[in-house]
Amino acid sequence: CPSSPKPPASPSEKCGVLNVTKITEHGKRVRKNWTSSWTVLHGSTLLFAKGQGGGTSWFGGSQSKPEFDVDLRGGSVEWASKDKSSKKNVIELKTRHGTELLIQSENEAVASDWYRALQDTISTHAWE
Ligand code: I3S
Repeated sequence: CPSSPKPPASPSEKCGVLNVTKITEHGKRVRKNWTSSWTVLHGSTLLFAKGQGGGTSWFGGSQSKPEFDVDLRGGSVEWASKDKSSKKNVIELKTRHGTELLIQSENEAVASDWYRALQDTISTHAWE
């Protein structure tokens, strides 16, 4: 992610620290495990690195190894209902392969920006 203070021109390039947990993997429910994760939206891929990166390289400096990534093409995004989590500003992301993630920020504006970016990405890459 660029370290410039300017907002990125494209919704497909975005990064920041978010709380994330998987809730379903390949259609099977898994135990929640909220972790703070350096998150990068790059093209149609969303990548997560464990721990707070915050470095200057495109993917969080020294801790630059992605913990996991998801392909957003064919996925969907919505605000999670209250029964999914007691936290506020929770985004529910479903991939076409049956993985479901919850993505959360305490900051409503941050969460809304990610929501918009994810939606834009999904609709932009819908027909690839
Ligand atoms: O959906 P749940 O089971 O209420 O999710 C909570 C649990 O994952 C909990 O961990 P334990 O199962 O080890 O107690 C987490 O600490 C909570 O954060 C989860 O709930 P929220 O509402 O924060 O997503």
